[in-house]
Amino acid sequence: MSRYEEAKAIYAKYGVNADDAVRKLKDVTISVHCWQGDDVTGFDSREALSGGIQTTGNYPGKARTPEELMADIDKTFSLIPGKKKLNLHASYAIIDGDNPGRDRIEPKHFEKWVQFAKERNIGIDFNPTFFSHPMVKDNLTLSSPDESVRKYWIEHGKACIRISEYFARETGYPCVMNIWIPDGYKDIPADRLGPRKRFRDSLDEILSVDYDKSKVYVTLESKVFGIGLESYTVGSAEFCLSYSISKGITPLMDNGHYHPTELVSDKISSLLLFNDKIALHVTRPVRWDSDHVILFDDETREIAKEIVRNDALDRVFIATDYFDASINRISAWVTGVRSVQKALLFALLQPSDLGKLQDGADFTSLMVMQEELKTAPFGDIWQEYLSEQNVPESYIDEIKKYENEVMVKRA
Ligand code: RNT
Ligand code: ZN
Repeated sequence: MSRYEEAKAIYAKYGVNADDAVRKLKDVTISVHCWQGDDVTGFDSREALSGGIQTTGNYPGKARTPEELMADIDKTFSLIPGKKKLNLHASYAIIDGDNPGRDRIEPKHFEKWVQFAKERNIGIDFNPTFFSHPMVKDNLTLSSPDESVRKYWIEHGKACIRISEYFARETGYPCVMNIWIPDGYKDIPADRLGPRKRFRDSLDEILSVDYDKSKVYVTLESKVFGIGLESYTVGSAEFCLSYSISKGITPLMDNGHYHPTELVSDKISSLLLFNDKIALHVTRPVRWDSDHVILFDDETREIAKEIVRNDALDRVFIATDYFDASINRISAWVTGVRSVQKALLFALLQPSDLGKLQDGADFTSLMVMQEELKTAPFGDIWQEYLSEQNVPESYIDEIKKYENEVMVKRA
């Protein structure tokens, strides 16, 4: 008997069908963020990273051009099993000639990305970029009291909806367009309401664009604080959730965007009760929103468990969002995305009726079962999935080779 067959027999004793688990995992799409490859730099401006987010480290090999980033994405995708989507930021526009400004970007500035996606038969998700730009004034964009600033960013948001529709139309896959603004104050504000009113009005204007809601899903991402923006964040959890629900758009939770003892895994069920779809940015916050590479850790597994056990794989848009420049960037990508997939497989391999033990108040058995399952032969099932997908289990040699042959020469 193969290791897979043996492992399958062990899971069968728990009433779990491993073949089914593997089959379900194959259908799950992970939206892979493009910005791990170049430390969130992008191609459309020369500005330093702003918005209260930070990439640390200077490992060699950062992608400097669209061609380099595309090559790195190809390498990355070749080492990740399953279905992928590419998650782009507006700052990754490929502009030949005069820069029109973010308020005037058009589908044509993303033609090369569409071609890239079509050739690989993948969809594209999108994000307006409200940071790293001279029009961010006093750390404010859509909530700015300066009407010219606010208008500029409203136009950017509208332009991005049109580009998202173009992505959906061209690739044949719906496009998730996520709005996140960094707006906030370092110190105690005198007026907390004004900026939030302006943010609300700006969002209303952006969403007044007529777009096909079956092709473009607009999501809104909340946050608790950013570096240099510690005292007040305009797009707080309460703001974003209330806005999303009231306007029928999709709420997005980034698990680095809450107080350190709050867990997104515990929030998913509540949001699922009141929304058709929800969206996630999966990351790993270490003491703050540090955007470390996702690992196969407790909270990632718990997030996956909530999606799977609530039968919501088709209702949750799963995207990755982290940026580590202290290690090989392709390894960071592959390790993080695989960790999400591992967590999903782990969840798919749990008996679906554990809830009965909870309802029967048999917490003794529940604890024992949950602990037992942690050491069940999960690795053999993961291995089977990888070989079915023609992806090697170990990827370090492959990455080191690419690093030596391609990445170090970029110095
Ligand atoms: C920032 C948010 C946001 C960004 C990306 C680059 O804290 O998480 O999603 O990370 O848009
Ligand atoms: Zn995020």
